[in-house]
Amino acid sequence: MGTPLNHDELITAYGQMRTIRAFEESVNEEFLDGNIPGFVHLYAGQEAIAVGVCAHLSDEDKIGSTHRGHGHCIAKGCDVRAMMLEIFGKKDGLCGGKGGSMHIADLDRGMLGANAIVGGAPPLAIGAALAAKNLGTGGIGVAFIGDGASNQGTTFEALNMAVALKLPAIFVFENNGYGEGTGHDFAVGSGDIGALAGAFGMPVTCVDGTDFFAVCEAMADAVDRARSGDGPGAIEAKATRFYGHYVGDPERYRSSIEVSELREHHDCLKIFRSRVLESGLLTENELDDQDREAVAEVDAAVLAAKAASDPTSSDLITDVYAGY
Ligand SMILES: Cc1ncc(C[n+]2csc(CCOP(=O)(O)OP(=O)(O)O)c2C)c(N)n1
Ligand SMILES: [Mg+2]
Repeated sequence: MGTPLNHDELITAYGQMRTIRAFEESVNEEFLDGNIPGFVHLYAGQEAIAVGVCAHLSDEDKIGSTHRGHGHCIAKGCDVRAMMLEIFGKKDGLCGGKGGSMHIADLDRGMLGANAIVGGAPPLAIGAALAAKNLGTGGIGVAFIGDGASNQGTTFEALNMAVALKLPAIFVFENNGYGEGTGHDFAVGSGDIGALAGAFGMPVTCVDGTDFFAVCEAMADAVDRARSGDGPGAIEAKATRFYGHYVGDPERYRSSIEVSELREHHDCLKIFRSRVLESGLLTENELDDQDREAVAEVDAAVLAAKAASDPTSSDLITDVYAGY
């Protein structure tokens, strides 16, 4: 098992994946209890993709996310407590409580925003990549794109422009098998998202998205290429979500057996755990500590969110126009 990460980086990666899982489990419970306004889409099951990709990025690098963005935010270094406050719609949330789950952004961390527009991330990411290229910052732009979003015109345009302008951009296709309740095998005409990206003229690597190490290695190659001026690349990572499309989804399009199979045999946390234990890279105690810390951090974030103040009516008229 090759990994470009050292011991501490591996612990951080597991801790982040574990934090995402704990975060999503708590958001699910709190939403079902009626404590969260709006709408939430959970990322549990896909953690190895966000963390394997973002392990290679700094604050200077930018990511564009999706409506299922909590995992991307945590992997990119957003503050978990401020995220939870945001999802609860509180004044001290990461975006003043005005964005909620689907619009969390943190420009200081290079997180351009979760995005309710399916196919919204690719144009943003290539904009960031073009800026980085022109300004010579050495940064890159990364777009997270669902299998459903792979069919959007915005995605095609961004793929083409990235190749035509040789941009330091990386397109991460998260193929979780469904766009809402429609199977990817029905909705993606060719059935092959990787080949589709490749047809635009960039190298593509297809990986098992439940395998952190496979994602991490594919991203290392794509980042090397992008940073050395060789242009864009794409990754198709397959990993299916554990929860429904949104919290409350009756999931009539799949059986409960599919979900229990996923949780039993395709859980990226279990897979990571057994791989690092087998190879002696980390110990059981080190992993257990991360489990405990992740749950404690998320529990504290939920308590803080419940105790936090709502925005006031005067907050309604701030952040309406951009200031330059
Ligand atoms: C432009 C646009 N069209 C349609 C929708 C409605 N919509 C929200 S999520 C979704 C499915 C997206 O599927 P996919 O890209 O595979 O992401 P996943 O939900 O599987 O993470 C759709 C069609 C939208 N938000 N934006
Ligand atoms: Mg999907």
